[in-house]
Amino acid sequence: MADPQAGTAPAPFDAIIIGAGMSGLYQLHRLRELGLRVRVLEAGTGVGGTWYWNRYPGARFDSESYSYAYSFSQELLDEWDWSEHFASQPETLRYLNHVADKFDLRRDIQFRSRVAAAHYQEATRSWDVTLEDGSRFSSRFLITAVGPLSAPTMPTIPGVETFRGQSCHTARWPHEPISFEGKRVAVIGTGATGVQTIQEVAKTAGHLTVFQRTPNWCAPLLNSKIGAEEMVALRTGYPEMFQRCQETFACFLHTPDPRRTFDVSDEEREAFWEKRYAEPGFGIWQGNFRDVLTDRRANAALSDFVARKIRQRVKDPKVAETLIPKNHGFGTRRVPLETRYYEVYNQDNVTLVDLLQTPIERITPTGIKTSDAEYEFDIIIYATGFDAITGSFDRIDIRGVDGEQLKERWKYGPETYLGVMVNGFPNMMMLIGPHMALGNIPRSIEYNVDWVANLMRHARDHDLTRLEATAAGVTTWTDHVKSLGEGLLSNEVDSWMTGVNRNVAGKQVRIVNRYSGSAPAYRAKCDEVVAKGYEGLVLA
Ligand code: NA7
Repeated sequence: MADPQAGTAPAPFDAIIIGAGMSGLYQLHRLRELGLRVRVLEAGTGVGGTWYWNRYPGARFDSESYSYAYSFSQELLDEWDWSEHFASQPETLRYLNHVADKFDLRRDIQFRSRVAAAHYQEATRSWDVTLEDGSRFSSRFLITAVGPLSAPTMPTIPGVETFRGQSCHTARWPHEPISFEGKRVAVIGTGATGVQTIQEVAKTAGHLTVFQRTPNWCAPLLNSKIGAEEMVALRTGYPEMFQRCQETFACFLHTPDPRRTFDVSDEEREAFWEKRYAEPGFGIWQGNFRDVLTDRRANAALSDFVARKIRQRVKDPKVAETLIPKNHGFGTRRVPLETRYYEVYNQDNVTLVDLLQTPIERITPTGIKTSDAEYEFDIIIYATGFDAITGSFDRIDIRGVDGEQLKERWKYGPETYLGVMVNGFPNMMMLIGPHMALGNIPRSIEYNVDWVANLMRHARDHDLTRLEATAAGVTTWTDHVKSLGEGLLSNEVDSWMTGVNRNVAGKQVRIVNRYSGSAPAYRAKCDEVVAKGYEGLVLA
């Protein structure tokens, strides 16, 4: 029977935000400006999300530091100096702590609070949120700021728990540094994280053994320090720089060249790629000819160019071949940016094990056993990635109207409206959830958070207590996102970007979980929804 009080009983909080990473912190700030009662529930002991958890050696930005930073506060922009073009994790974490202090955010953040469940209550039009320790909260709105890459996955290799040495997943790195001096170290995994870890650990390890399953196409980061004068110049250019990020395809400083690969002569093409390869950052991936990620012949030519670079840099031809991907072309998976990564394999203290030839059979108490050898280690590092995009949602028991479980709804892939809402889950808003434009993530975060804050303001001003996406809106948006993915070579490859994680049951099949249109097009669509009075939402 319908509750006659439906929607009228005030919930203790106006909004609960799950997560105090970059999106949660900014959302808290914006909602407090609206005068709302907000509580952030954060599993860690500090702020920073990705930059709190990923303390592994060598962790750093692959986006230019200043293009990654928040842009919403002039004061913050004026007072913060970046020391490197691609800042390291400790610096980024310091920055986010500075933000939390500056805007006095901590008083509304509850740490050591991992959310286990969130159930929608129709009678009160609110969410009941339960922590792992059993404590409960109630809130009108639930905002997930859980991060697209925050649910780490350990490999499902037998014997993992039997290893007697030190072992750690990169996203669960201890707060105290680990010394590799003279140690026998293993790294499993060669994604963006593995690459950053390997090139750092190789500097001091007694011996480093890298266990590679699928090689990835890496490109030079070419990081450098930012001097005082350069910082002044960068700061002067902030307005144009942020404006540029608003205009590029994926909010990076780099954006596709309007020409197609074979529009230019062989010499011109080679010179263009040489230039991109010699430039810092994602230029070779995000600023390449516009067809390299859609046209097979163009992609093959680019892959051939990068393969030649790898062969030049790695002395042992056999090792070089092992490092060259054969099952996917350049840029169709996330391109790890590296600093002398390939040269690591020229060092005497580094060995590469090709798991495609000799798979791991088990982790033993003393090391790792492959099909043809047994290795002994002091330390095993698992750089084995994340249950991406939907994984952090799956780990919370989220239930909407009539107890429908979000995980069950998304069993065959996410369904969303604008990547922000889901029908049947009223008053729940997602930040950087599935079907969102990722790219240079903080740029997307700021838009996403502002959009949600404006919706909250609208709800407050019009006494709205129930906001829900329509089923038709969700179907249309989900179909649109799927159609944008058609023809993209990256959607033909297993990776976290296509939702495949062989360590997670039920995640072996590729899905479309990302919005792959341009960021400006995404924002235009969301702006249009607002202009049409929140078209696709039922506001009550
Ligand atoms: P990724 O890119 O998903 O990489 C995980 C790596 O771990 C990848 O090389 C995997 O090989 C490897 N892996 C996973 N499970 C196993 C097992 N069981 N055996 C051997 N190797 C395994 O995660 P990252 O953390 O590097 O990066 C994720 C994103 O975070 C990154 O793109 C940035 O945007 C930030 P596979 O390719 O599956 O064969």
